[in-house]
Amino acid sequence: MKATNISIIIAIILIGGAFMLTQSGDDNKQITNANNVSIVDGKQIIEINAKGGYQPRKSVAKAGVPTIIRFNTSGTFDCSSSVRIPSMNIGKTLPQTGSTDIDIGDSKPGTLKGACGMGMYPFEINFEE
Ligand SMILES: [Cu+2]
Repeated sequence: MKATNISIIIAIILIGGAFMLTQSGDDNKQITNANNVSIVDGKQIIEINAKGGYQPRKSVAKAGVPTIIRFNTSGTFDCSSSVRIPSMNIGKTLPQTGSTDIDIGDSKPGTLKGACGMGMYPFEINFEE
């Protein structure tokens, strides 16, 4: 009886450890800033993929430039299709598959934070001068 209990506890610890390792690996991937910022016809375009969260989770862009945040979805059925940027009063429902532009005007220096409708998938954009 006791041996069974101990082996169950060990199994739970091992599974939990493996799960946490996978999680932190994903985090590292998301933090890496891909080349997702471009300037087209004088407009800065920041591309963010929305599916099971937002990628890249952190973007670095220029401040003081007319800016569009472009959310790309591809078979997105989770709540990252409901995107919010509270400080700008922005709330959008993205199509399951497609591309949605949000024009935020001239970007202000600082960090712009957004998240899914429930607030569990965050993302941020650092606008640098
Ligand atoms: Cu959510």
